[in-house]
Amino acid sequence: MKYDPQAIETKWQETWATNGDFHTDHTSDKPKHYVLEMFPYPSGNIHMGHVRNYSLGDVVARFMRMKGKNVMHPMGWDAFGLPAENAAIKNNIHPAKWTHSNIDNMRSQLSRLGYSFDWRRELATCDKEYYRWEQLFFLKFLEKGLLYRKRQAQNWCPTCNTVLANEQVEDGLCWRCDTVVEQRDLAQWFLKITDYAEELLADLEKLKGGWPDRVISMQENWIGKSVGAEIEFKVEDSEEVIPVFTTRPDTAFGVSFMSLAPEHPMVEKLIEGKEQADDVRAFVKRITNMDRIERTSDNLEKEGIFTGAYCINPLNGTKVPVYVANFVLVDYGTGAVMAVPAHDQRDFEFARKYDLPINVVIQPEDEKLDPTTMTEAYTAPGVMVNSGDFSGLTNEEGKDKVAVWLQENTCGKKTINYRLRDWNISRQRYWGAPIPVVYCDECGIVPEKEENLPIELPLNVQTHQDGRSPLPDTPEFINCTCPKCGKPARRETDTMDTFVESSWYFARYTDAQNHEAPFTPEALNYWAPVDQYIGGVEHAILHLLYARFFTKALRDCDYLDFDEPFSNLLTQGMVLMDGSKMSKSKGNVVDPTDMIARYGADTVRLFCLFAAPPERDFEWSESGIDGSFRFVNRIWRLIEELEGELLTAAPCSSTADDCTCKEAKNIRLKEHETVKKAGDDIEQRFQFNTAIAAVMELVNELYLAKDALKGDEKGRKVLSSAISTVINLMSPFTPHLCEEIWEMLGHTDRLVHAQWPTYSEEAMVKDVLTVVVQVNGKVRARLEVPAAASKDEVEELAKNDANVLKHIEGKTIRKVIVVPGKLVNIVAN
Ligand code: ANZ
Ligand code: ZN
Repeated sequence: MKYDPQAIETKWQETWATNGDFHTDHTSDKPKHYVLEMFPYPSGNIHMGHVRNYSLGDVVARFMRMKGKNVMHPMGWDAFGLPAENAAIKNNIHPAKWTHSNIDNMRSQLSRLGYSFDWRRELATCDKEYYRWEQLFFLKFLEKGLLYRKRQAQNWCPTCNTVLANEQVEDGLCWRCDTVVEQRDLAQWFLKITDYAEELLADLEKLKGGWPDRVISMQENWIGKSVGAEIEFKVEDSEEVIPVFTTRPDTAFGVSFMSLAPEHPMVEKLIEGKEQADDVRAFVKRITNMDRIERTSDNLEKEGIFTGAYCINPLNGTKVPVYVANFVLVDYGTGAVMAVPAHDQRDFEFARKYDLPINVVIQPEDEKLDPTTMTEAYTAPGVMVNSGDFSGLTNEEGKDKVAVWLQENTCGKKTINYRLRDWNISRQRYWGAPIPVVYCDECGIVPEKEENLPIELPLNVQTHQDGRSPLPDTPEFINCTCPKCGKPARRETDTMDTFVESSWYFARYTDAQNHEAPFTPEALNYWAPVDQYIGGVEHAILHLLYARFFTKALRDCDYLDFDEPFSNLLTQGMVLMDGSKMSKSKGNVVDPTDMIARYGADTVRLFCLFAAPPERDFEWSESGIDGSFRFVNRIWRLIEELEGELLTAAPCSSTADDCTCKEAKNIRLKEHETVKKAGDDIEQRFQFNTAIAAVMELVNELYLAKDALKGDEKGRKVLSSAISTVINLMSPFTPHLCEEIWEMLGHTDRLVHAQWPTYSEEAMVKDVLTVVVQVNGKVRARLEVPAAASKDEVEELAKNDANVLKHIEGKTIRKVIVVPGKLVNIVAN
């Protein structure tokens, strides 16, 4: 019978589904294991990156099930977001319709791959049954003071009439229409993630070992903790004070000017009535229209303008000019910088450009810095000089001493700053979860009542060609009554950032059909945290940080009782084509559906798993998928050829007594070694490719030994046991093929309920070992010696080998070293 993947695969997919083989709940007394892959955006079709992601997760899920765990493996859809709106505009189809038909299509594509999902837990974030809980969290966070509204400059496209995320601004232009992006002040809702900066940083400690180091350090950098001091500079001839944030209080005697962010509120006061005023205003306008990415780039040409004002350095009383500079950010530290050109590179470049003084206050041990000849700032450690009473201290000592002095003299204090910003969750978008607040002329901003949730996103709207949200001109949506005073009010028309949905979906899966609550604590606290999370490294910062924050915020609102959502993280590499990422725009896409039609799902899965270790990128190749197909067929043929000869045997069921010949002994040894290797590779290292390679070797051995073994009852037992092991070991990778063969072998219980085979040490004891014999450092023989032989016996055998004899003939043996099981080294002259 020819291997027919289409027939076999659909048969087993149906069988597993009808029997609910992957359904699990939280009342089991087995230990739980929660396996989760990052859920897909329903863009239309699944691509190879998805196949790789979900195949990796499915191996973990199936393996853990075989290891006796109660495994939850859910799937759902990250279904709100911009592409649906764009497609709606382009194809004149409603975003809801577009999204749901994509979901239907992708669900059937995923089903065709045979993943062991518990589909009863499926969710789509655009369903009101999902986002209503998010609206509830919004109200809880508001109550708890974790949410606030603030005006802030945003990237704004005047043509599309909408805010753009930083990622949607390309070289200062709108990604969609190439209009120059402006900065516009808008009132937005912010989640106070900065309240959790310290905990988010500290808890990374708990994730070490379970998360890739690279991701941990990316999160650390994103949170960006800086320890330093705030120093207050008095403005000359004024009552005003400008505090600066510095990580280098030890350099304070070297300040030669001050730089303010263009948006700094003091700028207007400083230039008032001064001749520079108009020029400064023009400069500020130009710089504030640049986007943040450009402003923070290292290549930014440093520019600034003198305000005409001066301030006083509290440490030495010197008077320094105040500049406005393009590289100073308003929302970091205090938005003002004490500039020390001798020891800070940006200040150095700025000072050279505008001919400002460079004062050396830190001297290195081995050279003497000369400000007139320096070509760059000196930023390494050294000894404080020209620093009053602090001179002579090392700069590390100085950092603390200066900070203490500031505190004692009430002109500064030690402080900590984080690079992390509060999370702006407002989007001027239609296809998102409505924000549950209303604006009332009497009462101001009023949260919706819980019993009014969900605030449904109206589906009966006309989307605008230019991408503007239709919500502000949908009267049925905006006109509402104030929950507080009952008078007419207006509904918030911004929707939530889609990252809000993906921040808690892992929790909803634990109780996805609950209509009374987002989840029950019993279900969530049983399943959570996720034991193994798998996804692309492109989410290393935002999604993972937001989900970590959300977990802590929900914990503090008494919704759950753990601190971190994902105990272990595996970041998978990309699937490449001709060395670059597969993408529609490059036209280098391999469609999984085509591949499944040609080779079957098992082969496609196998190739994605065998091509490389999970974390590494790999190239899609015809020869690669052909190779996987050949291996699948090789297993199939082995069974076919032995039809009628095989017994219905459990894996690792043959005994030492069954091994009456060399071949049998060898097969049994190899069988047990393979169980050990494959299990270790999967469990400890996610080395699925080497686990598969080990099974391939066993299959090769079986081909070589089968004729010798199939002749008698004991031999057949050995053969059947080993084949049964192959089928079990391969079942997480090629589940349909294995399930079919399992049935052909006469098993009545489905393979999805089988246990992972267990090896025995006894079977792995070798009775002959290969020993290399060297004479004066050169290999002269390889001997098969009984494993039980003593050192002396091995030495005798070595000395009597014909070739060795030839090389020691007529010489005196000076020394013999025996490394048991490996080597005999003879020194003779
Ligand atoms: C004086 C100084 C001397 C500095 C020196 C550095 C070296 P991190 O480590 O990133 O926290 N700074 C402070 N606020 C800023 C802002 N809003 N925009 C741009 N730069 C700002 O960097 C802290 C340092 O960055 C601060 O320490 C300040 O320059 C600058 F030899 O103060 B420093
Ligand atoms: Zn009101």
